[in-house]
Amino acid sequence: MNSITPRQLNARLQKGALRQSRLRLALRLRRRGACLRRNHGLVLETWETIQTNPDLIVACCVGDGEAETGPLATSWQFNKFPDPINDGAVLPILHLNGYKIANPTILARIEPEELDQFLRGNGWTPYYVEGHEPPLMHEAMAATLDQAVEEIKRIQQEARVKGNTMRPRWPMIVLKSPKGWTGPKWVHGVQIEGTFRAHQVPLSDPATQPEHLKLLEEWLRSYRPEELFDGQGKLKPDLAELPPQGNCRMGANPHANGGILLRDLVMSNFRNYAVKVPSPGSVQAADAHELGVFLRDVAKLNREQRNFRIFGPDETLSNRLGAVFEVTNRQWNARQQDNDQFLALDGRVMGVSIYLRMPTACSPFGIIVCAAATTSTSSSPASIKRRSG
Ligand SMILES: Cc1ncc(C[n+]2csc(CCOP(=O)(O)OP(=O)(O)O)c2C)c(N)n1
Repeated sequence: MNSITPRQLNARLQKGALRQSRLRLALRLRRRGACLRRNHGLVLETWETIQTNPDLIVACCVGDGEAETGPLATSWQFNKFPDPINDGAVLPILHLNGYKIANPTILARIEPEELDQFLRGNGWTPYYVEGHEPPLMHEAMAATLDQAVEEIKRIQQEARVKGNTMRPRWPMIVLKSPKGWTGPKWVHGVQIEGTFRAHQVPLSDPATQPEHLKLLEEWLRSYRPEELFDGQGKLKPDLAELPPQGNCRMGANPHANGGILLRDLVMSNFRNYAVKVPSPGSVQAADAHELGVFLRDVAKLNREQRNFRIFGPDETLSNRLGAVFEVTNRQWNARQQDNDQFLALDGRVMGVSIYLRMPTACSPFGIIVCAAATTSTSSSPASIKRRSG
């Protein structure tokens, strides 16, 4: 691992003209022990990653266009669930570059005060990084990341050492930079950088239009390749050592790779849960109820290794899986009232509907682990009586 300080790293990045902000961000986060994701569905991926990884911080870049989609728009609410003792943390970075493909974004065109109120109203503490000059922006982003990570660690300390588990106002970052930043600024007298025109292909036809070719060359030369590569076109060694190595590479990070960290579930033998029906109509039972008993035992068997969860759109009880609440609860970190039931910070059931608001007409249960099964079973005839015991 690199032993230079974050500010030294930043200075070297400036010098080396590595201007890709995501690379810089990845480096920055790597130094802070975090992993970086560009996410469609803040809750689903990042939240699953931090669960039961108390030391993990996942930075999640959210486009302001993407933030208008249904799943993402509801995902801001996910901070009502994590357990600051046993779970890690997600650091959302809202990239407010102002445009989608051909339109402004809503979050960039409401008043800054409204955006701030929106984010705070969703339970976050926003930190702002705003500007267009790369060196200043990188410095500001570096300092803000430090601040956010320190804040996350402070919250975790409060919970883990002092036992204060009151729902924290987790930090998040709003990164306001021009769309198409450092790309071609103007083409044929039309502004590109900082407008929606920077989306996708800013120079349409360099093969046949000499002016486009010239602009393309200027653009690529603006990254000063002579400072990045040696005479053979190879990345200079001092720069090559900056990107993350091994498991810290974005695509190789074990937390970002489904297969590597998987642990087998300890399973009950499902045959033991069969309902004996000696003759037609002689017993009454409900298939979903039997499934609940089975899931209860799976939850119990995996309690120590904490790798089993049940996700559903608040249908665990209504779909008759209630037996699971004999051994666990619904995870919940918002306010509780006297008449609530089965809510706990370290619950293993996610009874949420916040990521069911899909913008398409596909099955609302398509991304839910358990509800698809429970929903279909609950509609089957309840003609079999529950086995005793
Ligand atoms: C659900 C969905 N809606 C719309 C699109 C079409 N689309 C692709 S990219 C894009 C703009 C995304 O804007 P933003 O998230 O701000 O990304 P950035 O500006 O960083 O490119 C849109 C609308 C899509 N791919 N998926």
